[in-house]
Amino acid sequence: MTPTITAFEQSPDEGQGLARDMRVRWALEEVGQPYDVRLVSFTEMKEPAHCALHPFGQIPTYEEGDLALFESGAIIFHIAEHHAGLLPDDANARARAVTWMFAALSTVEPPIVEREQVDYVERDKSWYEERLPILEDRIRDRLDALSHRLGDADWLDRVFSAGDLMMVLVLRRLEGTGILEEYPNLSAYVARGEARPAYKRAFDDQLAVFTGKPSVG
Ligand code: GTB
Repeated sequence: MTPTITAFEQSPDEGQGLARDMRVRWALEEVGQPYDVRLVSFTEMKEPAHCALHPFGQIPTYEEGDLALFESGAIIFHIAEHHAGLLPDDANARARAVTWMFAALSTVEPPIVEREQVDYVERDKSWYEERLPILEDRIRDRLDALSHRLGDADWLDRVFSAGDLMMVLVLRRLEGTGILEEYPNLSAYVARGEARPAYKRAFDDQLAVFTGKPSVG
């Protein structure tokens, strides 16, 4: 059964892969599962029909038969559990890959999102200039540790997994801040993720929503 996901009809980044449907698109491309996309407007996202799928009125959602999911982490985990290609077969390696998914979402992403929010919400406040470096140092604390752990490896635990997919997209949210560039191994890690054919297909498909140009391949 072909799953349907939801994505933004309009996005601040106009399809540069920052909205979280990119995670789901990339996972589905990695496992070779075709999917349909239903675009939703900001108004539609808050209406009862969409809130029945997503209690917080957000994207992405995932529908497959009588299953409806929200939360990008849960969706990626579901896809990875039901298709080969995103989680190793070995039980311990699988558990470690899931651990990296959680690390991306609950340890690395929060300070990055907080820094992002300060730009949207607090830019004109008197404390902005003082608060920004504090938030950026919190991100550096996480990246110092992540960079140390990754070292010169290609992926977080030997082979590419859903943990890397999530971590790469979380790190991409630093674009434009200059922080990722302070960590050459993490920059190279993100570039390795972006170079995967499945990533490129997902990125092109998301971008096509905004350019109107169908993706190639
Ligand atoms: N924890 C949820 C998950 O992981 O799925 C978070 C979902 C979420 O934050 N969704 C956002 C949303 O629907 C879109 S991705 N927001 C609308 C709302 O809350 O009303 C966040 C996002 C969107 C666009 C950019 N961008 O363009 O740069 C960056 C991040």
